[in-house]
Amino acid sequence: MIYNEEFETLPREVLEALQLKRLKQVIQRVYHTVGFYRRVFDEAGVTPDDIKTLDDLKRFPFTTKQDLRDNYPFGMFAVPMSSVVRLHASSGTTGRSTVVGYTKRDIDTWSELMARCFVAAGLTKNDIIHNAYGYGLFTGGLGAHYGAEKLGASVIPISGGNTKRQIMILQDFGPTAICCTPSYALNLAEQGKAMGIDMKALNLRVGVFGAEPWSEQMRQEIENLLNITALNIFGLSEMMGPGVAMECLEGRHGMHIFEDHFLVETINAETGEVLPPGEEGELVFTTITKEAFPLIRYRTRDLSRLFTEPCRCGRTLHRMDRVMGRSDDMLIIRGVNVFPSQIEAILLAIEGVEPHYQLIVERTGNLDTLEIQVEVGEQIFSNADEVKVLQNMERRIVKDIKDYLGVSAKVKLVEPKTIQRLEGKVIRVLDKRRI
Ligand code: DLL
Repeated sequence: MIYNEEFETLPREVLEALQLKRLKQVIQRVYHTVGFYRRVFDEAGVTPDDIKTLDDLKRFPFTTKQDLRDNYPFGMFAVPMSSVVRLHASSGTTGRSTVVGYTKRDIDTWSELMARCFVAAGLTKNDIIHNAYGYGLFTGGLGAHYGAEKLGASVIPISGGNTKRQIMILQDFGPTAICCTPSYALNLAEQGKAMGIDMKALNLRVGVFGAEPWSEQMRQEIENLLNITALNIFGLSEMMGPGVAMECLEGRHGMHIFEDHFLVETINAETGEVLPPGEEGELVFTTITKEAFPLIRYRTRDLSRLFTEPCRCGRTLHRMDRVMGRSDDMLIIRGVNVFPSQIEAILLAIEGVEPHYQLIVERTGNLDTLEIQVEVGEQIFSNADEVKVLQNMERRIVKDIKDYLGVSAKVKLVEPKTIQRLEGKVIRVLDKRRI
């Protein structure tokens, strides 16, 4: 089944002509409305008139997350705030998070793309969708919600957390589809089982899982435990949110990228060189229809590769492989994106904490856990109230991390020089998760 038969099955040459027309428009628009683009295009010696073919995009500079940070919060917007109807943001300390804006039309486009994803998963208006992506500044909840409504399905806006209640609703409301992170799906399955519930006997037929990396093995495990078909959905706030690419029920090999709205390239993360399809590299996206927050050649840091072979489903849209890793140090902990530098900034704002820390990420059961070991200054250990001071410090770190980043962490304060060093350097991240 295909939601937008016309646009999802365009002959390649027609699609490319449409992409070129849209690309020319967006490049013109950002050049004239966003100071940042005018400056970087001028510096690179390119003008909007240089776009004669799709290939000419290569001559334009990349946009990075740092550029977004430098223009925090609204500096990259291409429309006045009076045209912005929604804001979302990735987690982060002030000044570091990525803020994205949408016009009314952007929300309509996003809803359509999410509706396309649901239809690719075999859903119709007769389905009931249990939406356990978090609602709020995170794009997952509202993105999936609007798509489900656009399709005409019945959506249960359960959001994240409160697992026992979720299980009760899964039993009582009988949803036929579920959306959440793959690790949360496993967690629901196991908790339900522990409560003595036959999770295979629920009404669920399909799951639309994304927002964090997962493997084929995890897919099989989820499918077995919940007796459903598990499909992969990809997206990122900067592009819009969920719904940039989606697996189809027929192919189940790679996610179709909605190329009538996004151009995709893969590049060598070291040199920036554009790679041919099939080769693993960093995904770079350009939005060609977004109004409020267009992005040109945005470096996602996600590593994947592109498939150009036709798909059984009839869509002519190229596909991307599951995300194989990152070309930076971003961690995704319980669906929340976290950079070690953000944790460092929080730690260093606390008196007595040394700039030596280690993040230990594990998956216990099906939930990610984060432990932060932090060295504290010598003077604390000579303080008469040592225990009290340490306890307060620990509490403050846990609270600040939760408040700023939205993740729960366990904090262990340790004496100076106890964290293992490799050639003098503290190993910042130990990611012990086997996904
Ligand atoms: O995670 C949007 C989303 C919500 C996608 C719900 C899918 C479902 P951000 O919080 O900005 O947006 O995080 C984006 O998450 O750059 C990837 O590193 C990672 N990611 C998203 N989907 C997948 C996936 C949302 N299917 C970042 N597989 C991206 C692996 C994923 N990683």
